[in-house]
Amino acid sequence: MGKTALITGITGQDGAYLAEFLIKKGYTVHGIKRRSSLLNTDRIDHLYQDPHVKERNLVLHYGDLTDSMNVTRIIQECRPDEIYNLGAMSHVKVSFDVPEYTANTDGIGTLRILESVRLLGIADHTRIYQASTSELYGLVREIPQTENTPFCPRSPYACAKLYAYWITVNYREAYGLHASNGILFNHESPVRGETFVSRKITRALARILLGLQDVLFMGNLSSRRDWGHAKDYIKAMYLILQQDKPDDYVIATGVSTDVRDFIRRSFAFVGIEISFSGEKEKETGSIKAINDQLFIDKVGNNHLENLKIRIRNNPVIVKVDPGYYRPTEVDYLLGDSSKAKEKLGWIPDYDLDGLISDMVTSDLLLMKRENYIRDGGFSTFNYFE
Ligand code: NAP
Ligand code: G4F
Repeated sequence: MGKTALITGITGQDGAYLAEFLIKKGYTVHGIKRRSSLLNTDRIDHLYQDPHVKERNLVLHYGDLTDSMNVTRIIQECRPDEIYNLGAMSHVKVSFDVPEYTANTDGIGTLRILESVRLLGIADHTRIYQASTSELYGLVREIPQTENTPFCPRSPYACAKLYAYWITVNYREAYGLHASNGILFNHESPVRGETFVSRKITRALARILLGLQDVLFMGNLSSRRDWGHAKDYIKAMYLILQQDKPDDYVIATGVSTDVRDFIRRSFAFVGIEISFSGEKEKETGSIKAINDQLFIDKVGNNHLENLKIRIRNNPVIVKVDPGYYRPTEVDYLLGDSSKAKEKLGWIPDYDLDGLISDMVTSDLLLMKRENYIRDGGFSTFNYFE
């Protein structure tokens, strides 16, 4: 018999990659999805099985981390060997708009899972992974950040996750639960939510090159992140739960880059050189040069001439909108995952340029599809925050 896992947040970026990974390993995966007025399972539709199929390896349950009885019932029904608690209101800026909801879901939601496992008497059977975050370091006390770096959260999201981190440690120490924190630094992918900075950039790049959008409006271009690929990071989650002893681990690439450089590298991947000038709200990014052959290889021949005409008129493609600034910012994240490398044997396959290549390639395909739809006479829409 294979193992059984329960994933909260299975419809999210990490949940989708993790579900696929565990199913390939022979797990039966249960996932909690929220009821919504539109279908929200796009990221896992390729794994979906008709509920009438016997011995499915993916089972979805309606639920919500803010509903204790629902959480307990689902855990009782599926008696998982492993719980991956990935469900969260995960957008830092939005957490300033919905702080109470964020605390309830991201903080108390974690308590609901730990307490359910304890009360159901399955602590010997069930291991728990808690999705902790580099946002805990906030106003960083040292660079790089390790498992021993003090926390200094800077948002309602980070404060809620701080509670979740410590309640996980507390249940481990007080009741002997096999409960571990993965302190994951930013990780992205082609299925990253559209309003996180990496995906906002790669989507806008594709739209600008194909003539679907003029300008990319950004917030703080100077903040630095340690960006990895979600496909690597979900493997670390799995490894953490395979250890005999529960523990806490930093998962990061060890390379930190600012948002400006993420933009530069993304455009460089398709042969476009971007240069930035001006300061603060007046800063802009403009196209300086195009490597025609690289552009044709990555994007295709069709759009090169239109882009050249466009930049002769106006080369500015990045502007700053202070509306995207946060009341308190996390300026500099850089992780040291030596412990994970040594104890888990975790080493990422992707570097930053590999991540960018994956995301830009995917978004170019997506936007070409939008272009076909538009050329066919149908309307397409952009997403705005
Ligand atoms: P994500 O794409 O935003 O996915 C979040 C998931 O949580 C979605 O499935 C969402 O459901 C679900 N969810 C939201 N509110 C919920 C609630 N009240 N009850 C149950 N489920 C709820 O996030 P992600 O990037 O995959 O991240 C996974 C986890 O790791 C999150 O806890 C995040 O805070 C944490 N984390 C992420 C990163 C990163 O860089 N990606 C780094 C460190 C930690 P819907 O699909 O219905 O919205
Ligand atoms: O992509 P972001 O929104 O991610 P952030 O805030 O670092 O949070 C993500 O990573 C955390 C791990 O450290 C997770 F816990 C969390 O759940 C989430 O996945 O923003 C990255 C940086 C920020 O400094 C932000 O101010 O990019 C800056 N930024 C600049 N312009 C922007 C924008 N961020 C967004 N979302 N949109 C902008 O236009």
